[in-house]
Amino acid sequence: MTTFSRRSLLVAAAGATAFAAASRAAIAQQSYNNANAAGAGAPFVLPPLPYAVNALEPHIDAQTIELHHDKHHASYVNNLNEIAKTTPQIAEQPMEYVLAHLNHVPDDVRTTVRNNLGGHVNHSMYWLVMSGNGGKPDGEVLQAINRDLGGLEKFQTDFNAAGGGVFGSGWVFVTISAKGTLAIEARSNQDTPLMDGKRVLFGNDVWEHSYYLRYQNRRPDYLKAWWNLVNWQKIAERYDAAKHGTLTI
Ligand code: MN3
Repeated sequence: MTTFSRRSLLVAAAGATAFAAASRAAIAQQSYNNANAAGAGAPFVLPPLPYAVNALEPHIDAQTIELHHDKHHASYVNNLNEIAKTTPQIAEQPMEYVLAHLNHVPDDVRTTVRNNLGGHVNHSMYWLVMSGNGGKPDGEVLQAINRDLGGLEKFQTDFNAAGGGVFGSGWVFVTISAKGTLAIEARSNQDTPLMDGKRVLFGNDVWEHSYYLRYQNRRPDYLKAWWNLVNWQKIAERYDAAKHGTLTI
């Protein structure tokens, strides 16, 4: 690279910093279904875990994370790539768009797309919003929790109750409006608020495969322990992206 072109790039990069900060999360998320477009040809990609499989010990054990990511999440991605061979349009729009417009998906694959694309976006979010380092919410996110969800303690109690109340398999989410307003929503199976055109700030997987090896039938214990893993820094980034209209999945 010449000095001139390097300098041009630096100038361009400086000018684009604000844009880049706002759109980094969106770009990273888009890469989930575009990253290997030039590679093996399969349009849907299993995102790598952002940490080692044992990073969430002792709250979630390494074997659970390995099976959950490498088998369960991978199967949703593999199923989507199978469907995309005959129904390529499911990979031609952003994932959140397809989920919000399932009526555009052909009848014979609609339920399969709903389950597997829901599973793919839900799990892609789930890995990102956890960390072995824990922490506490602060700044705008804490203000929103206090304003919309009755404070951190009440919010965590209500979230755990909503997750504990899911009959069978499902998820508990915090949704975020364009104005930054938060709400708790539970969903069955792999359904997601994205299907209603909403945005998900974060959520927890309450399928038994998320916790059964360590917690057996004690879902409330898993829900309670999970707060030790919540990556509030990532959630602050997602909150900011939602307010800028760049949060995707
Ligand atoms: Mn799961």
